[in-house]
Amino acid sequence: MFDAFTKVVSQADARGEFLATSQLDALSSMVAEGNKRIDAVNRITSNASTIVANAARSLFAEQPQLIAPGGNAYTSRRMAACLRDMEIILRYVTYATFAGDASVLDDRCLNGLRETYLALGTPGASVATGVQKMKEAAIAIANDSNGITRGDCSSLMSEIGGYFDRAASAVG
Ligand code: PEB
Repeated sequence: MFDAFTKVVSQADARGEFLATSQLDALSSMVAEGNKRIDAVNRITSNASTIVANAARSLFAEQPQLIAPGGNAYTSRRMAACLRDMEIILRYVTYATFAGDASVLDDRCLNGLRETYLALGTPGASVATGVQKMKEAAIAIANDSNGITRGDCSSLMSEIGGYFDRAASAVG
């Protein structure tokens, strides 16, 4: 598991090189903009259950066969497993956002997840749709400029969107 700093150190060390100025500049700007990152993580974290519930509701409205008898989220046990999976994925996205690096998401959540869903008979494409819905909701919440100092959060938002896309394409 890396964060943005240890990732750069590990890559430089693998080549036996000192840190490059461009790397120092990138990390320096990450620190300078750090409050945006922490605020975004805090907002997504404190709205996690809303994000999960709304994404799931919207997924089931679009794909009602999932909750019909015989569906992959039919019975409260499977429904609970589904909501839990979405929450796990969202939680790892918040970790990756905080760390500024996708490796925690890759190593501890996405690695082998496609195979797990295949073995379970859970439709990965539907999980991917649910993740995309969480992405929209999470970014709408994190990027809401009401009540905070306004600033440009576009690169942070596209970074966060990238973590959701990574999760969706790992299973979809
Ligand atoms: C991954 N999900 C399920 C299982 C596992 C995961 C390992 C099997 C064990 C169990 O049921 O608990 N666990 C989960 C995860 C990590 C982990 C992400 C990462 C660290 O450790 N069903 C649907 C939707 C979708 C869904 C499309 C969006 O119809 C999910 C939610 N996952 C789902 C369901 C099950 C499951 C298990 C329904 C139960 C499957 C079953 O037992 O039939």
